[in-house]
Amino acid sequence: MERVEIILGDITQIKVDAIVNAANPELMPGGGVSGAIHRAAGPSLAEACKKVAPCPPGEARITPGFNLPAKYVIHTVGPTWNGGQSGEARILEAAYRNSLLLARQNQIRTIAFPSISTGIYGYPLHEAAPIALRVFKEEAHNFEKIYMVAYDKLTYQAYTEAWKSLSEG
Ligand code: AR6
Repeated sequence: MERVEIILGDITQIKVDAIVNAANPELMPGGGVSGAIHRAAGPSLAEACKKVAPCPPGEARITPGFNLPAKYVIHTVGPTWNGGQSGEARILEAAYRNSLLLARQNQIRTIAFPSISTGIYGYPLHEAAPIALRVFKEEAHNFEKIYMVAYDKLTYQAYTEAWKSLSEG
């Protein structure tokens, strides 16, 4: 069984040790996947976030999952896309890496990620996918399961194709 799996679905419904939130540096609920996670977790999540904020881009913070099926939420902040010459790739990679590091420090064995930065933050999907998957491939031996949860078909296809290229190359 592959330790890295790309699935189509809603990350708030997934029963894993931790789900990752594509957050803003203030760790405020916001929109996108972050809004959905806060709605599903309940208002205690925003309270817990206040205690661990701020979170600069590329870093990660952990809170309980409250009403979510997941035990923890790892909040990470991806880069805002600004043309690609402002360190975006390095920050995106750090967001994935630091989330997995924090997961290991908390004995998390199963973890699910959304596609960080490719929504409101505007990171091109086809450039983001291989960055995420290379980190997953490197870290896979430290986990039972790492899921990439795509919310739409285009995202699912982009990650599936990038995974195929990585495995062949
Ligand atoms: N499950 C999985 N993925 C989802 C879900 C869901 N329930 N809902 C949306 N997505 P975004 P960003 C996908 O915009 O680009 C927030 O306001 C979505 O389709 O949520 O990192 C924060 O507070 C897309 O593929 O995150 C920040 O201010 C992916 O999640 C800002 O947006 C990420 O899209 C962060 O922007």
